Amino acid sequence: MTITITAFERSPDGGKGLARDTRVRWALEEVGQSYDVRLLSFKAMKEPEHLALQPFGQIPTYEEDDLVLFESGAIILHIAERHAGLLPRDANARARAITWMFAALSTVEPPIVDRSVARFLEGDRSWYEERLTIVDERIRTRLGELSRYLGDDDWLDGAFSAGDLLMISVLQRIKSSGILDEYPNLSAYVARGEARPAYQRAFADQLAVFKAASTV
Ligand SMILES: N[C@@H](CCC(=O)N[C@@H](CS)C(=O)NCC(=O)O)C(=O)O
Repeated sequence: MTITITAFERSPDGGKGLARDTRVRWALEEVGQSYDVRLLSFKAMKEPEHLALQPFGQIPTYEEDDLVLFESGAIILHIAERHAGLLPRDANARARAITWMFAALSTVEPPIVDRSVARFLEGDRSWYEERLTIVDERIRTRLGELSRYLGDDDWLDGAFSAGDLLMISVLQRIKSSGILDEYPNLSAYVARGEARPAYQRAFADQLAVFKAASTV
C-alpha cells in the first residue's frame, strides 16, 4: 500500500504546523503508517491535475493505491478505521470518538477559522475591530463549553482518539490569539497532544518542508 498526501510547498503559517496536512501526518504517525508527500504551489493547487483530486483546490489530499480522498476529517476517519490506534474497539466508544471528530470540525473549528478569515481578508475594513470582538465572543462560548466538558480529564472520552487529534489540531489554530490561555485545562490538553511522539514527528516533518523552501 502506497500512501501519498499533498501539502503546501511553502506553508503560509511559516512552519507552525497549522496547515491541515499536519493533522493527517499526525494520524499516519499515530498508526505507524509511512507515507509520501507531494508538495504543491498555490498555483498548482488550482490547476486541473489537482482539482481532479480536490474539487476546491485545497490541501490535503490522500491517495492510497486507486483511492483518492480529500477533507482532512474524512481522511483521518479513513486512516483510523483501517489501522488500530485512533478509535476504540468498543462500538459505542468508537461512535462517541467519531462524534468528537465531527464536533471538532463542525462546531469548534468554524468560529476559529472565521477569525483567520477576518484577520486576513477583512483586516482593512472600518468594521474589522467590531467584527473581531463578535467572532472572539463566539470562540469563547465554544471554548468555555469545551473546557467545562473536559474538566480535569486528559482526553475527551477515555483514551486518546482521532477525536482528540482533530480537536487539538483545531485548538492549535487559536493559540497565537491568546484566547486559549484563558482556559488552562484546554491549553494543557493541547500541550498533552503536542507532546505525543507521533505529533512531534509530524510537526518536524512539516517544518523541514518549510525550512527547505526557505533556503531556496
Ligand atoms: N475542510 C477542508 C479545508 C482544507 C483547507 O482549507 N486547506 C487549506 C490549507 S490548511 C488550503 O488549501 N487553503 C488554500 C485555499 O483554500 O485556496 C479540510 O479539512 O481538508
